[in-house]
Amino acid sequence: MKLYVYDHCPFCVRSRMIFGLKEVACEIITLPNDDEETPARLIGKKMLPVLVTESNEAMGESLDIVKYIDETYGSSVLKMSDNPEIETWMEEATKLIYPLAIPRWANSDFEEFRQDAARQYFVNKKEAVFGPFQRLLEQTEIMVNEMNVQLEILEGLFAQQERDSEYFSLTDIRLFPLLRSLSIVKGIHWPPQIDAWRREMALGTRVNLNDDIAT
Ligand SMILES: N[C@@H](CCC(=O)N[C@@H](CS)C(=O)NCC(=O)O)C(=O)O
Repeated sequence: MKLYVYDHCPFCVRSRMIFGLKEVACEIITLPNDDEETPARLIGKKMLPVLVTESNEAMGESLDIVKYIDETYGSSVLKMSDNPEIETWMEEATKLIYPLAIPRWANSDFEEFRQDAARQYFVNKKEAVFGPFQRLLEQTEIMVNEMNVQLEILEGLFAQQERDSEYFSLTDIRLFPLLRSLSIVKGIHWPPQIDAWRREMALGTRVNLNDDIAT
């Protein structure tokens, strides 16, 4: 199997997670961000992740890939129920996480940005939506402070939640990539339970955190 991804992409992280959690072998291929041809050929649009299955079928949509791998290989690990409070938390938190992470991704040495043209493609596309990166970077302090408040709220939701070391929910599959996205931002105060969980998940899923390149 082949999984086409961008390293920065939280949707791609969702798909990468299930291979790590289930220890299913897969070749991970990072495409240049400006490669429009490969995803268009596979799924008819410029969007990753894309999985090419053992029967050579191309599948888009991160959660479809997660469910397919969970159902097809070994016994299911997605047995826990979604957490509606954390789902609601994520809807709000993404409004801060993306403006914080995107300009930092653009400056990173992630493989999809190795060529200048690929990096510029990303900058052009995201600045058209989020505004100039310089302006986003100037708002770092205020956004980090707000994010740290949000993380304390998440810590409270974590404390109430039943957890199982073997089984996961789709909420977990959606949450870890967001926390991983946030890990590229310096000055984040990780509350203890969330910090332990994201580290444990990084090991279990074999998806690295970005603390070491945080700016
Ligand atoms: N609903 C899709 C969303 C995937 C998505 O938005 N992928 C982004 C990367 S994070 C993408 O490929 N955007 C097009 C681009 O980057 O040019 C999924 O869950 O797979």
